[in-house]
Amino acid sequence: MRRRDFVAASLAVMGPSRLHGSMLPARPVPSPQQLAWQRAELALFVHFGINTFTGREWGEGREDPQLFAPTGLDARQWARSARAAGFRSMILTAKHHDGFCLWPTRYTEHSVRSSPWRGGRGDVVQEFTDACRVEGLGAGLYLSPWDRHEPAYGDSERYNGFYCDQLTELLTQYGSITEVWFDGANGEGPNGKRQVYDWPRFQRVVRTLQPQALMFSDAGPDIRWIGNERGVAGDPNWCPVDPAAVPYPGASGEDVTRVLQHGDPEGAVWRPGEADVSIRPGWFWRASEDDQVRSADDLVDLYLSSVGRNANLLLNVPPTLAGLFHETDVARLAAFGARRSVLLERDLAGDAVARSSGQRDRGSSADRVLDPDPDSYWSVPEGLRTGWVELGFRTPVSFDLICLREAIAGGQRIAAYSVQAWVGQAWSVISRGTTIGNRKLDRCPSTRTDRVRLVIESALDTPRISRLALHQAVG
Ligand code: FUL
Repeated sequence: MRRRDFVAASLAVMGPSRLHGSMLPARPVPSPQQLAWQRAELALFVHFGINTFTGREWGEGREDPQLFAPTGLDARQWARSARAAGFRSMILTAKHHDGFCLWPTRYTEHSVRSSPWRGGRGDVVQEFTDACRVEGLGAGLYLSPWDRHEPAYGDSERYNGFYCDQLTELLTQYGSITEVWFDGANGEGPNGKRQVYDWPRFQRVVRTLQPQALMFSDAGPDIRWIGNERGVAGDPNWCPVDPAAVPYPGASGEDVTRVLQHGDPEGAVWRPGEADVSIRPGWFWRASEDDQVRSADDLVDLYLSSVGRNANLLLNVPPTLAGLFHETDVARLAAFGARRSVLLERDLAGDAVARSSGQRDRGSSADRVLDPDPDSYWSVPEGLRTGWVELGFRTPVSFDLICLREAIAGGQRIAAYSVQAWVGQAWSVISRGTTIGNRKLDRCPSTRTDRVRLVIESALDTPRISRLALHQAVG
């Protein structure tokens, strides 16, 4: 029975006052890996491959490996830029749709081994994973299921074996891999090859070889696509989903997009969203787009529409022909990092005095919303679904950005809230929202006040708020 039906049936039998949380089916919570991943918030996508040298977005699979000749590839430069800007992991396209492999795989000649780069003895995946480790970043890999080069593609059994062999190489030769990115894209068209992917088998390979790795795809199982490539999460955005709603990666339709964007408050599995978007118009580098790199302001907007809506941001920065991030991209990343620090590091609520409508116990008092520890939280008394927490200031504060966080280790619970400021002689609503999740960032009209309160208006379980911070955008 779906939770909605269970709740309705229970209410009919018992009446609302007798319905206790403990009688409901357990709501999903994140695994320790998902929780750590959500708290990391930011990852860099690195699209690099034969397309970098042909100027195409989707190669055909017939490209000559001799074209792959980066003159100064330095994965450390990628990793340093990522880390300096506050990113916590990187994901490399080990193989894109054209089938050209950035590591010397044993299963096809179509790889760096047949290129002039490093005399045919190079391995981009090795240099990439080494660089991630040196800079303390997680290392993730993208292995395109759609392969336009491999002759076995379309002979389903044979290709699935080939794909699992490649996956096995990537998961056994390069140490710990934090995220495996399964792309659902396929451009074969109605008369193209028909490949039936064995997703359960692919997932088993990952779970067996690297049980700690998280798998991304439209259909999870651990991380879901957010439903667009614009870096915009849905609002509301729930982490739970109904796994049957997106049956396989690449499934399409309005219902699928809605679930990817918004999740499902009744969903049985925890599957947080990841918003992938490029810093340039294309996924691969092209000289013609050097003057179309997103500005720091634009990147902050992306941050607000993804991380600020309970999703992670996966920002693509494609290396050039040289094998380096372009200087403009490096500068924009740095400016984005600096802008975020200025905006978010100064919490104007830090020395407020907090009080609330009630607390569960001494360990969950109102002042817990003031400290940055995501595991310390204010909780209303167990069983209640509404409540408020208020901050009072000795001298008035001015702010225009509100940061809210739920203690999501216990699941995602809040379904409606408002933030209010004491202005003149009354409370005035300055922001109203639905879900909060790992982080919610609300811009609000510039407000000066000595009292602010968060009012939880509806929740699916006892609300637990780990943070209420106030910020002032600069310049
Ligand atoms: C899509 C692909 O077709 C694009 O080329 C890119 O890799 C993007 C991240 O995913 O599905």
